[in-house]
Amino acid sequence: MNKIPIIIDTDPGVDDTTAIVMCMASEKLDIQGVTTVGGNVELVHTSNNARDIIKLTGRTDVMVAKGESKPLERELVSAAHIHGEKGMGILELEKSKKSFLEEHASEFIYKTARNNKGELRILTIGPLTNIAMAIQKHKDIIPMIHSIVSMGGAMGVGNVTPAAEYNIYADPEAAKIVFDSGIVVTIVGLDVTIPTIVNREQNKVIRSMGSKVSKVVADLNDYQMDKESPYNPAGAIMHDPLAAAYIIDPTILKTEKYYVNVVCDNGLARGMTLVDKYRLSKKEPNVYVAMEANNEKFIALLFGLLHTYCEK
Ligand SMILES: [Ca+2]
Repeated sequence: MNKIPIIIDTDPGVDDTTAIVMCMASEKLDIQGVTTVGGNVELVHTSNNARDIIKLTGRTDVMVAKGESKPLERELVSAAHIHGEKGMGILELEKSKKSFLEEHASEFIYKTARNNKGELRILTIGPLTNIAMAIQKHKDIIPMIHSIVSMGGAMGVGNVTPAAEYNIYADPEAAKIVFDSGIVVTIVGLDVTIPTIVNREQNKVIRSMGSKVSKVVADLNDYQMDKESPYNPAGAIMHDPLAAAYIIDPTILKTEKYYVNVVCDNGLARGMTLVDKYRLSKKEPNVYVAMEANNEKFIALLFGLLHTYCEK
């Protein structure tokens, strides 16, 4: 089986952690590297966390390239109130001493895209700053990227304002560049992620698996569930893990292609993804939008991947 070459662009981040450990465990993926961006917390923390998460999974071959500390044209609006000051809730992971790649994330993305001759997938689970920067600096990157799966956006709801999802809100200009780039983009938004949860019972099963990884995932889920959630109080919401799951098993989501615009002004709707469901704009559809998730399949995949850490 040919493995799928992939870069994970991330801002860990409580739910990023589960997404990353899922990808690291999947036999289907050939992880070319992890790139970090300032987002949920500052870049210094997201980068250290990414390194520590990779160490937790036992992978020594995957390197981290640091990217942008702030959005293309804006100051960083972090989400430390959700993810904790350093991005991992109240958890302290064992520290990795591995060095970072010297090149900037956007250069690493370009180089890796070139090396993989049209096959590279990018999973983005943070603001889209690094990807937009790679596109802006290297116009010839477009045909080199197979596709992008991006946790972000929503159709008419928000989790940072009533209108906007965090990753798009943080850097709307970057999202617009990526959506209009011509690259095949799928957005996995709040409509499908908010109903995708791990509940208390399921989290007990994860904890009982007994590996270091499953303990961290269970702790982070508990951290999420112990906070009062206005979105889905029934469990820990799997925003980033659902996007990761879709890369591993595309049958988990149903998607439809629409023209998606992004509100880039500073008004009430900043960062809103305008999904032209009824094709009113007459514009060519540019983005695949996740419409429905198979939550049972997701949980089965998550459990299966977490089980692989018990066997090590
Ligand atoms: Ca994230």
